[in-house]
Amino acid sequence: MKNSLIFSRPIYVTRPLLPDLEGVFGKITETWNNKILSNCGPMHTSLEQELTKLLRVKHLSLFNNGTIALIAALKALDLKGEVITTPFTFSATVHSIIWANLKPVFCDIDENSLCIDPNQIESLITDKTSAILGVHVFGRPCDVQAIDVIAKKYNLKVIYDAAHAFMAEIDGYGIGSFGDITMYSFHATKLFHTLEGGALSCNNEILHKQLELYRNFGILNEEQVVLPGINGKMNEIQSLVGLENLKYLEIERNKRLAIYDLYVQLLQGISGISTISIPKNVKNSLQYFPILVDKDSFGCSRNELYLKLKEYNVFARKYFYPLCCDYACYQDINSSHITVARKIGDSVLCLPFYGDLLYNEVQQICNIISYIKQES
Ligand code: T4K
Repeated sequence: MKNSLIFSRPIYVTRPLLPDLEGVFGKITETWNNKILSNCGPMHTSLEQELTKLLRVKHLSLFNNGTIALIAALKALDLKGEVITTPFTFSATVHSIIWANLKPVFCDIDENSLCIDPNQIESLITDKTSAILGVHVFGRPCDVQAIDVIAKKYNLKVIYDAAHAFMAEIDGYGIGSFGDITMYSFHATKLFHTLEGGALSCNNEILHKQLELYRNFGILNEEQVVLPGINGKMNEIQSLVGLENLKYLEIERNKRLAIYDLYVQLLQGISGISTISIPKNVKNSLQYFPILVDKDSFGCSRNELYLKLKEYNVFARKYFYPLCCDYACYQDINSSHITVARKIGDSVLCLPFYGDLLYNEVQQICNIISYIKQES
C-alpha cells in the first residue's frame, strides 16, 4: 500500500506562478530598447498603478522585497523604543524591528486567528511602547478593530505585515485599509510575485512621500538628500514579471480556491486534523493551506507527520516553527507568557498548495495522511 502512495517526484509546499514566456520576452524587449533598467521606470510606474487599483489603497510604493519595505515603514514612522509583535511569524517581521533600532516585545496569539491577541496587548504596553506590528498570518486578518481601539487609546502607530494577505479583504475593504502602513511581499513563493519584491501601502500623503524617500536613499532632488534612506527600489525586470503575472492572477486564485475546497472536504473526515476557518466577512488570500495536528486524536505528532510525509516525497513546511521568541538571537527577550503560540507552533503544518497542484495529487496527499494515521 505504502509504495503505491509515494509520489514519483517531490511535491513542494509551493511552486511559483510563471507567466507565459512570450509575454515576458515582449516586455523585456521593450526594456532593452528603452534602456531603463531601474529607478522607477515605466514598468515600475505601471505596476504601481495597477496594484494601487487592485488592492484598493490610496498610496502604494513598490520595494525590492518585503523585508526592506517593512524596515522602511518602521523608519518612516519615526518610532522609538518598543514595538509589540507576534512570535508566530517569519523571521523577517521581528528582524525588521531590530534593523530599525527598536526593541521587539512578544505578545501571544489568538487560538482561532493565529494572529496577535488584542486581549494580551494592553498588559505589554509601557511608556516605551511606540507601535504594534501585527501579522495577517496565512492571510487570515488580525482583529483590526480591537487593535485600532488600543492604538488610539495609547497613541500608538499600527503597522501590518500582510506578506501572506495579498488581495485579502475585510467587509469588502482591502487589507491595506487598516493601520498606518501595510507591507506586502511579492517573493517567488507568494501567489502574486515579482521574483523578489514587496510594497507598502498607506492612506496618508505625507507618510507616502516619506516612504518614497526612504526607498531611494533619502534623495529629494539632485542636490538634496534629506534623510538616511536605503536602496529599496524594485527594478524593471521584477516589475515586468509582476505585470505579466497580474494577467494570470484570477486564474491562479480560482485554481487555488478549488484546491482549498477539495482539501477541506477530504481532510474533514480525518480525526486529529483541523483546518483554519476563514470568517465569512473575509476574502481569503489563498496563500497557504495550514492544518493543525492534534497528536492524541491523530495518533502521531506534527513532527512525526512532517517527517513521514517526506518518505512519500511530500515536502510540507512547519510555518512557523520555531517561534521567533525561541530563536537563539532573541533569548534575551521575555517569552515566558507565550503559551498559545507555542501550542500552535508545535501543531501547525502547511500542506502543498499552488495552482498547478492536480486534484488527484491533493487526493493522494490526503490518502497519505489517512494512511499515516492508520499506521500510527
Ligand atoms: N513577513 C512574513 C510574515 C513573511 O512570511 C515573509 C516572507 C516576510 C515578512 C518577508 O518578505 P520577503 O522579504 O521575503 O519579501 C519563504 C520565503 O523566502 C519568504 O518570502 C516567506 N515569507 C517564507 C514564509 O517562505 P523559505 O525559506 O521557506 O523558502 P524556500 O526556499 O524553502 O521555498 C519553499 C518552497 O517553495 C521550496 O521547497 C520550493 C518552492 N520554491 C521556492 C523558491 C524560492 C520554488 O519552487 N521556486 C522558488 O524560486 O522562505
